[in-house]
Amino acid sequence: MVHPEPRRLGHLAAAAAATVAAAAVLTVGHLVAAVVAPSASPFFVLGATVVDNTPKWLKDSAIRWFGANDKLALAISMGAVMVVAASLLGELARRRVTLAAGALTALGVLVAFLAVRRPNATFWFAVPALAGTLAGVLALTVLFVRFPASPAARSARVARTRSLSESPGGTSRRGFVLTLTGVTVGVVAAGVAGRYLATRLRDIAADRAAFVLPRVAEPAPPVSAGTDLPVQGITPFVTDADDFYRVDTALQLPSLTRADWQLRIHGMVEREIRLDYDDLAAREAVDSVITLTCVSNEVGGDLLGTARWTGYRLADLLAEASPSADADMVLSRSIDGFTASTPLAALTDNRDALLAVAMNGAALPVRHGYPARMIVPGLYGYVSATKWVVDLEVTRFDRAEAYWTRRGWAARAPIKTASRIDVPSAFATLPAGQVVVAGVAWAQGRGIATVEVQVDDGPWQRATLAEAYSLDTWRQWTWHWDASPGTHSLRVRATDASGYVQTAERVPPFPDGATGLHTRVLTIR
Ligand SMILES: Nc1nc2c(c(=O)[nH]1)N[C@H]1C(S)=C(S)[C@@H](COP(=O)(O)O)O[C@H]1N2
Ligand SMILES: [Mo]
Repeated sequence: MVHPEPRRLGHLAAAAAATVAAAAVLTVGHLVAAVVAPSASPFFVLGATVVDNTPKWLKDSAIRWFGANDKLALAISMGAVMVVAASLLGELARRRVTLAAGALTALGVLVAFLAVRRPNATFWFAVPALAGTLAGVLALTVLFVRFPASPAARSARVARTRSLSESPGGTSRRGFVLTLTGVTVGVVAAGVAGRYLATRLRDIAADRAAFVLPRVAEPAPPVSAGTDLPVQGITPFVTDADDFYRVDTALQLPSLTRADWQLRIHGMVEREIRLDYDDLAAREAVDSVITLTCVSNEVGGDLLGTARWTGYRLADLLAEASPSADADMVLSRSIDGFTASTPLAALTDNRDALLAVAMNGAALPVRHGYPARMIVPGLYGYVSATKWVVDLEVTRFDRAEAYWTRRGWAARAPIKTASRIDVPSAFATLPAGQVVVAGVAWAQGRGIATVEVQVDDGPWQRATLAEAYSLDTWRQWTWHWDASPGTHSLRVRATDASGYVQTAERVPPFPDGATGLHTRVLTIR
């Protein structure tokens, strides 16, 4: 009796089948991740790994070539790599299904390994990739096993081939197309279900809406009318969350629910601790009005703002872990891999260094770090204000480097004393006579002692300071100018409470903050 020759899959069919099997790893992994740990999705793990390991020159040219579409370009090139790799897998499977299954398993295990190495990963992070791999190997087996290729493989499988060839569909082209279609539908369905579940289970808007402001035993003092002057056009003392500057490296805002959030404190500590959101609720909340400043703020720039931050003292949380005496730095890490190096002393002295959960009385906006971020008075944001923070490693400056330090910025960066003119606006034309000049000055941690204004090359004249709120906030100032017709330039300089007079020397923000005096040119008629 002659059995029909089992057919070998064509190259194209093999590539298609292997691509579907590889896609199964991703979509089934994504589905499982939606339930287990959203950031352990193989899609996210692979994307983040590629982004983290892309050399700076390539990143820069990608941004130059594709602009805002750089993420799409990333997805397309990763898709192309996957199709090529899957085609190779298909060729392997045409010869030996078991070898191809082994190769796919190895890739899946690699993704699982990358997943558990993501920031704040637990061993659960391996589960989505492993579950996906199981599905991928199953798909590969179903699609290839009835098409043994080499004569050796054929004779080894003769019994199985016989029974398969007798089953409906068997080795026929129609049978293969049917199977491939069925598996593809399954793979796509897993992807769709994963997406649906991921958004259903991690609805950040709903999560934020359900946020309840922790009760604060001793609220920060209210902002008095003497601190927040009623001058037309002056910068309000407290910045609206909607107007607050935003600076970060996030291509896509992390979506981290309170239930998914955890903070791990480890490194040079006596006890490693992990806190989840409910653990925070059991602790004493504080609030504090603090002016946050970006190191990239140019002279006269607006990359700073003041808010009432509610949260938990980092000093208390760190004390629970008990840092070792020779540690001098905390490397904080966000869910998306950004890191900042903060002197341990700044987190444990008596300033209000916070793990903040709320801004101006409401949950942090997602772009400002929901569900938790750091706020440290006196230090530029890039060395202290980690948003979406999930990990604090107690370490030393001579052992670890943060994101921007690796790119040449200073490892330590206290905020420099500075001042800005907000009124009148730049290049305004005004009638001669009384002109109100006003602005803000800041020297977090030291406090502003005086602000002076200079018209053209005239003498420095003292402005009137609004009431100081605290050392950690900016301070409004006003000055009354009897303006004469002509084009004039106004300059401002602050002196902080340490006696330091703001320098006129112009330096750019790189590597540790700009200096120079803000000047405004005005026309008086
Ligand atoms: N996760 C994360 N946190 C971050 C950054 C970032 O790129 N990623 N940038 C820092 C910088 S440079 C600044 S100035 C502040 C800005 O905080 P804001 O966007 O809430 O104003 O966030 C800091 N925290
Ligand atoms: Mo910044």
